[in-house]
Amino acid sequence: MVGKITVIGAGNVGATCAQRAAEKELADVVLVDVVEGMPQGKALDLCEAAPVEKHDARLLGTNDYADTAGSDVIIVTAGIARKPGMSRDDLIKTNAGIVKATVERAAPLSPEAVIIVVSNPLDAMCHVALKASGMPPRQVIGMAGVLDSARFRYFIAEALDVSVENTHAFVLGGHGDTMVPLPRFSTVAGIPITELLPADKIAALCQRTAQGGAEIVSLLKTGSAYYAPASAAVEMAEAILKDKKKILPCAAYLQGQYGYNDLYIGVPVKLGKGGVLDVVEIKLTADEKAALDNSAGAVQKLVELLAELGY
Ligand code: A3D
Repeated sequence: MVGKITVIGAGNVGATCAQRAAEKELADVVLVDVVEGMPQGKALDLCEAAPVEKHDARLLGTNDYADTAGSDVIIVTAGIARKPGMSRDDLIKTNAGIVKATVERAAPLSPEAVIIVVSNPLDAMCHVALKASGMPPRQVIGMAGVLDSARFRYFIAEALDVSVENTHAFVLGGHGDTMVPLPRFSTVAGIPITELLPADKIAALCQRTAQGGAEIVSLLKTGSAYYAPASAAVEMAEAILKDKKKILPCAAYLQGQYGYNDLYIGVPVKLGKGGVLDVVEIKLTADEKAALDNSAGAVQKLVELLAELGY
């Protein structure tokens, strides 16, 4: 294949990212993990599925970062996932150390790569990855909005009994309970859902979206969601590898946009070769901006906690 994707962390999200990327023939895939044998085993298993799935992407499992050199995209999924009763923020101490260590090893070997952070708490881990990578902010982004919007889209499609393909949605803000689904910009075949569903129903869908991760955690009991998160990360990787200039909600480092400075938060981004080509600024109502401010405040608190922890 032309192109190379490294996935750091060969657990549930990482292995599923590798599978989806290979099956779409997006690039060759290198799967790295700290556990010996496990990424090798999963990569070999995926290679053995290739003749049946009809793809020619090569997959390599490894514990050696040298194998990741020259990657175009690095997806960081290393870390622990939450269990019932835990918030994403409870993961910060453990995952900050893991994200820092892995990015410090991978980034110098792939200076042109775009890093897509998946490890939680997402927005805070983007800050850690940015610092650890030494890369410009446009090359370090976080996956959250595509997933949160996909969840919102699924719930809209289910509520209206229409194809998911007809739906479009935007969820902005930090990836936590304060995320901001935007019904005004969420549509079915171009029609805002505010014209199709009563306000109380929309409020319920927004609430379910914000709690979407917790809903899956409470059902799985042993970990968190991974099929949809992997789909979302791979959609971002595809936009970058193919230079699609696709507008997707991503955690991006804001420097003045939406009134925030030096803060990662979910906003619509034009994604293509090299990462963030542009941050798309949409005019928000006073209520929407207040909700985004609240979400940005929650991210800012975690950034301050990171500083206290020495990151
Ligand atoms: P899991 O299946 O436990 O996989 C994590 C993997 O990371 C394991 O295989 C570990 O061995 C590996 N790992 C740990 N430390 C290191 C290290 N130092 N170097 C390399 N690999 C290491 O978890 P998961 O795949 O379900 O979730 C991974 C992360 O993604 C967690 O932090 C989740 O909270 C997060 N996540 C985020 C979203 C978002 O929407 C942002 C969604 C789903 C999961």
